[in-house]
Amino acid sequence: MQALIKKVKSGERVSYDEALALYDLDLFTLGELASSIRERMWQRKSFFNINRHINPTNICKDICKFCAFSASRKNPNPYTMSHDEILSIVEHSYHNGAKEVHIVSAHNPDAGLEWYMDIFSKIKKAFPDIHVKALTAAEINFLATEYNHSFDEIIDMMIESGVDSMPGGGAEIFDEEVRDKICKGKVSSDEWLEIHSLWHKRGRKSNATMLFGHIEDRSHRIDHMLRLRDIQDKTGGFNTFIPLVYQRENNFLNVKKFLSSNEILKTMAISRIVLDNIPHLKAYWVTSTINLALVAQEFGADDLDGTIERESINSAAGAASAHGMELNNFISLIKNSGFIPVERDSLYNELKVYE
Ligand code: V47
Repeated sequence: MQALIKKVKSGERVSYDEALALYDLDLFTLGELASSIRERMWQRKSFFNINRHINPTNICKDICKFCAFSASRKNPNPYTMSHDEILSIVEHSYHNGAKEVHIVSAHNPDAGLEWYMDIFSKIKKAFPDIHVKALTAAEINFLATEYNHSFDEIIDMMIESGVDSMPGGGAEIFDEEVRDKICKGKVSSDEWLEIHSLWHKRGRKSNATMLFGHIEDRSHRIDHMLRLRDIQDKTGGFNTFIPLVYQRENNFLNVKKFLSSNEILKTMAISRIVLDNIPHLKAYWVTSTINLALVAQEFGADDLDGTIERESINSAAGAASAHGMELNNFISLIKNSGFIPVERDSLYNELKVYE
């Protein structure tokens, strides 16, 4: 173990076996290792943005067992927003200071390709300086399959309609066996990675998530991180890695045991060590709770997402994000935990440092 610690301290890249062995270290040693990487990269800065999440439809042709958002037996409330409704949400958020809209929908076969794309062009026309982060690789795969287009063609349409960057959703866990058990039929791991690579080829940025704490084990998490690290070596297009802690309510995946905070923080710290080529690690307070997200700053995380305002996917499964976080409260929480809040734009340009 001493040799592995020395290797991490020297900044050398760890292998699959070494990454897995990191879980055997105690939490505080891991925290120290991850923190020194974080401090080397970002010192005591903690990034956030003022954003608004919008989930325009919950009607979905796919059935992911972990999902409590899509309209189903357990959530019989189908909805599809009109473009006017979406625009009035954006207008309200824009006037409250939002610089980004994060738009993720279910895979609705009745909405039509234009309904998906026109959302973005209408937002851009009305609010040209708002950053549109939209369409997960799972949505892109759905639109390509449903409307008989290549991934490249869908990406052309996204760029034409004003999408600026892609969110990291839909990655779940790349291991094919686990993936088959939790979201069979959805975008495959290879397709997810291919779509992000194609997006990066256009000079665009995206994020990458990992859903953990369900039926996967530690080896699946390391495999997931390494598949991302490989792509990132080739494209350099991922800005942020976002480990999403699985929420158990109102879905069809029967997971009895919730992850311990120890395991969540270890996974955060290990991802900071393994993903040496992805600049940011996001502690998404929505799924980790704000308390653990603040602690995660000491375990490698340098980004706390944003104020969000409202969110439907994770809150449907039990996360406390149906309402967002008040800006001043968010800033004081970061400050009081010993870090420097830095408001950023969607591409990590610093907008305001709250010393
Ligand atoms: O892809 C669904 C996940 C994701 C559950 O890119 C669940 O900046 C936990 O991708 N428990 C959507 N998670 C959210 C997402 C995201 C969030 C914040 C920032 C960014 C970004 C992306 O939520 C889905 C899925 O992996 N999810 N159900 C659940 N029960």
